[in-house]
Amino acid sequence: MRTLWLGLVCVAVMLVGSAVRAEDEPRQARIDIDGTENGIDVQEVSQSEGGSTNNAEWLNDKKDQRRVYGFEASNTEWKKAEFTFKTNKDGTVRMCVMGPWFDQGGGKIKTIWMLYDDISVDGATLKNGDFEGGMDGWSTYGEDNPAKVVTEPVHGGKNAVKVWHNSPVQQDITVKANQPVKVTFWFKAVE
Ligand SMILES: [Ca+2]
Repeated sequence: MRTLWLGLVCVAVMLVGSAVRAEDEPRQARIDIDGTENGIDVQEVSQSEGGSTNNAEWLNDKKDQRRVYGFEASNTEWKKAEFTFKTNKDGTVRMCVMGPWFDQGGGKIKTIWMLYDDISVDGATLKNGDFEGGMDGWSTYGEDNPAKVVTEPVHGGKNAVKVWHNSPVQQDITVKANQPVKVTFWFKAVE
């Protein structure tokens, strides 16, 4: 009898443990604006409700040259978000459209896919933000599970893009010092 109780307690602990892990797993759209290549500071102006932003603490003395934006995603519907940033210098910054960082243990980043479509920019020029031109204008990296253009689901037209933390899509955009740049986009988590 005692063994049975111990067994039940163990199962209960395991169930609670896995539920907590699933909740901790982020389902966040993430777009970074990275000015490190040209030593450009990226400054916060505003973001739509529910959004969060931080500088890139892991870059230490360059932390103000990269800004991270996060927005909670749904896996059943497309959501729209926007944020505005400015820079301290003229030049190019890199927009990195990616998925959330989640260390599943031993430094291995979990593949959490995120879909994006209809990305537009006011105050700078972005090419092929609707992905109707495939990957034209965008670059990517990452050999395992690479980012790709998908035809289902999409928000508009025939294509969207599917990315995760270790395989984002990126594009350099040209900015002017102190000029606000507004980024608007649609996003959805993958089940
Ligand atoms: Ca599209």
